[in-house]
Amino acid sequence: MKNRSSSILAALLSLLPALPSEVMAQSSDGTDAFHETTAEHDARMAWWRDARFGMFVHWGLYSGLAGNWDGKQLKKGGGMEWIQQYVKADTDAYAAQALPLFQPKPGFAREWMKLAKQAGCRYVVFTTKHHEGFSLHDSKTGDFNAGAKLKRDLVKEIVEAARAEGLKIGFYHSLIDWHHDQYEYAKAKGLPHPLAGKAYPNGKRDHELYKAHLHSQVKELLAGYGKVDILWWDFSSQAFQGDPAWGATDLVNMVRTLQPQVIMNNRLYSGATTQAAADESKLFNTRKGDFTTPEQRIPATGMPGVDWETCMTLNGTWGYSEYDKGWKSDKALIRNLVEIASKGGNYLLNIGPKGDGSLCPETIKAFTAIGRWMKVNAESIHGTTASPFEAPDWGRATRKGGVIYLHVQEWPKDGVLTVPMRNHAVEALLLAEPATKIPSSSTPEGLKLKLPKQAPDPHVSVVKLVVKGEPDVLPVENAASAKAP
Ligand code: H79
Repeated sequence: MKNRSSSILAALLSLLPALPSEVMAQSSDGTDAFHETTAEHDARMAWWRDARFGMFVHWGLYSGLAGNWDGKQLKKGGGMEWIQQYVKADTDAYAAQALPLFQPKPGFAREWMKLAKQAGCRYVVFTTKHHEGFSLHDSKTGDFNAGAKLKRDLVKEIVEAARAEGLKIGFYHSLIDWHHDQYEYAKAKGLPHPLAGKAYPNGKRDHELYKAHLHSQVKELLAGYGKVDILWWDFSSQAFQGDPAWGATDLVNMVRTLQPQVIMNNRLYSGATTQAAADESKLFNTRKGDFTTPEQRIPATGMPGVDWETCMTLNGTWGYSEYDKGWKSDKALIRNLVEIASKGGNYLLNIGPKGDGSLCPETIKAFTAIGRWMKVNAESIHGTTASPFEAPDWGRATRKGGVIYLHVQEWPKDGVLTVPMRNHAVEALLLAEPATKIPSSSTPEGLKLKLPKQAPDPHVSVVKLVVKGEPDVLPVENAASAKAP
């Protein structure tokens, strides 16, 4: 009997498709890095889900070039952290121009972190290494890093400045590397490289040696700077990802061993980044990361059950350019933050400091404007979840249990705001004028609020609405795209 049942079992098992190892995230020593219960996962994600707003920092050798090559403007637009790729320079030609222009002034990071803090950011994610391959820490792995070239540990300086402001710390780390002499770019289909299509300058390459370099630097970063809250990988293609490209499973296991609470994005594997997919939430696989990262775009709807973060530039470039003047307005930035929170996502908003670490006036102005708004309205962002109803034409909403925050963008001309809910209001007030109570009445078309004549804020005015019971939501006619489950 025993024999028979075990052979039946073996026969059945042989019918199952083999699971790709990157899906299982079983490392070569057999441990499973993703082994945690839902409760453990939720506990690990809790601060990140509450945060809703973070600052991204792109800063590296490209920052000193500032959009110039051979001392001249390369182009007006974005992507200046990709300048080496645009001019197709090998790493020596690139470093020869860029290194002399990268001269961090003392204490440079304090200004970034103060700006983030006053804006209401809860965390900061900065480039420990971008695609150019230059690491900002004092690395013992190779000599293309701030320790070897500048006798500085810029990661340490940045981390200390962030901690001084009580911000959580995220390390962006590029998987792509345009410096390393064993990075087999001929295999890295779908990923950029300045020498793509050309023979390796050094003859043969062994990508396993690049992977060892990557793992070694990540180990230095995660072992040497205290608690790291986020690891933000960048990036993979369909053709080049996971274990073959980066040794992803072993990398993740090493990371989780060193930093058990760290939160990682899913770019060790390919996924929907700049382009939306038909149903992004279906693509999300928690075995490939904790959150997904729409880049330069806000998903059309929320993604119930999926943690996501939109990363975005203030103008069109991640790395500083003195020519990109396409700055988003204060209104657009504040409305983006609101839109994202109303869909249950996080907003990671980028700054591109100059080569000396200083910030341009437009960057300071933008984050200061957000700070002014957050000073009054932060409670409608931090710790909230997605809107209980589809977006009405007047604005957006978020929720914190029985409190609904109404983000009014189009102030009603007749002074009456219709909230698409059947609930009765316990209390309604403007966050900008909490002493003034707002009268309300329940009608078949929804809850009507009688607002004062003037909107208190030119961009988004927030009504705090306390309701009785679970939201009893009415369908919204001509709902805008924002939607919560
Ligand atoms: O680090 C930032 C980008 O450099 C990087 N990810 C963010 C966080 C990124 N790598 N690839 N992509 C983004 C997708 C490709 C975007 C492109 Fe472009 C648009 C390639 C060319 C136009 C962005 C803008 C990169 C260069 C110019």
